[in-house]
Amino acid sequence: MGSNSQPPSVINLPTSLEESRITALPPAAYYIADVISDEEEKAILQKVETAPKARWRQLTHRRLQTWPSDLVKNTLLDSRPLPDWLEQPVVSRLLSIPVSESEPHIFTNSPHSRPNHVLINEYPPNTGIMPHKDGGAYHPVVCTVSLGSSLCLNLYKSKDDGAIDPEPVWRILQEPRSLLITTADLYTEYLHGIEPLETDVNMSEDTIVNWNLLRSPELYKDGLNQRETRVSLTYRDVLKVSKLGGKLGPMFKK
Ligand SMILES: O=C(O)CCC(=O)C(=O)O
Repeated sequence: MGSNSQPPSVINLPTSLEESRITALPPAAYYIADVISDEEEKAILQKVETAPKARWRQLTHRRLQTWPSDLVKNTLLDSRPLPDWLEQPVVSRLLSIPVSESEPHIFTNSPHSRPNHVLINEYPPNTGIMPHKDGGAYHPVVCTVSLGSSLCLNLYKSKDDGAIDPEPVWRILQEPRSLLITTADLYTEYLHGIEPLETDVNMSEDTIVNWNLLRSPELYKDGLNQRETRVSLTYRDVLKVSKLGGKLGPMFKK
């Protein structure tokens, strides 16, 4: 190892998801700080960045890719498996961690027993995503791997009149190489969003619900996180997959 080299990073998976539970949240959410190594993170980022231009959908401030394809009327038309670089190592690790003795992994009760769809979002600093719910297209388990930079995901509640209370109920800090899993009420009852900020502020063990599970809380001891570009991989199981998927023409096979 050269004098400037960092020691290689390690992955650190719990023997049961229970060890990674964010206990301050309603059942259930889990945070694993080191789900992939530095080298794996770099390799995935390289694949994301070198994907064909047509893969990217440019929104006003953010761009995204969908794999294997977009949904049409909440249905996955392209039933091809995920590409290998999205399967390995993330999916095999997701499926290797037991939830409990009777639940061998987090997708045990989902229709396809595994994620079949990945949304890739890229957030330069000062970019976010409006508070929203993920809706009825997916089994209510969301697995998000963060790459490149840290930021805070906020959870919001609707007020009695149906409007969103703009003050987040909870904040979760997502470090690069981490996995966040949200399920159940956090999927159906609460909204999630990311504020468009250059810097996350006022972070401490009192304001960040997963502070005790962070890899490097010391990096944020001044309460600040200067954002760089963060890429997220959101793994979900789409409930409806078209039987016609295999017979589609090239226009659907972006
Ligand atoms: O990038 C993230 O962590 C959140 C993405 C998200 O909210 C979504 O795709 O619905």
